[in-house]
Amino acid sequence: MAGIEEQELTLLGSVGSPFVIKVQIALKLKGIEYKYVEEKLGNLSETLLNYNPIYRMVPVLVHKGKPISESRVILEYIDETWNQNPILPSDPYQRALDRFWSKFIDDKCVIPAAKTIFIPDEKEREKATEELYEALQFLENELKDKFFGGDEIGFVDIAALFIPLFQEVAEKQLFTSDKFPKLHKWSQDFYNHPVVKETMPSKEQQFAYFKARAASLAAPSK
Ligand SMILES: N[C@@H](CCC(=O)N[C@@H](CS)C(=O)NCC(=O)O)C(=O)O
Repeated sequence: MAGIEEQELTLLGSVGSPFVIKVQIALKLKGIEYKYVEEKLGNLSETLLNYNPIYRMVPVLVHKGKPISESRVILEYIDETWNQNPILPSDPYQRALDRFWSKFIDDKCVIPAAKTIFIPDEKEREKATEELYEALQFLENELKDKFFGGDEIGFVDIAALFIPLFQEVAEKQLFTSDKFPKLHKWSQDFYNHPVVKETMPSKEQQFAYFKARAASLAAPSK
């Protein structure tokens, strides 16, 4: 722990975790150097548990010895601390909208998308697919430019990385070009962005991560 406290900036993460990738993309977009510490899911280190005793999850960002957890909160902290290449818009109303859509993606897209892949029960999977399509239609309507953030990747784009990630892992089309043409094009532009390309784990790493998570995602309580 002393080691991390002495560091300027450390990210505790786990390879393949989309929440961790979000933070890595934000740091890279801003060109910020940091030390990365790998955590083992299901067997988190004492250090991680000390830094995030409430949620007991990665990612945790430790800046000058001070821990910050929850990926959306971390992203806002990064944007407020390092001004270059802003992730959130400067206008308060636009910032509020970005926060709204980012939360919408977490609440209404990520969970049903995971269920469409991992839930063994076919009826439940169909229900989740319907929920997901309804939510994706809202996002499709919201996408006005190349990215949600305009010409550049922003807060909502980073939140939405779950969609192409799940699609890739499932090796099936969750959103096809005829059903969601704008989102389809967005996912290609997003994946081809140099920072995203550089940050995304390999397909094998993503498979390994999702395989390990599949059991808990398929649990009836989720
Ligand atoms: N709401 C959290 C979710 C983070 C999360 O779900 N982290 C998972 C890995 S993807 C985790 O650390 N799980 C603990 C474990 O499996 O031991 C965030 O946005 O940061």
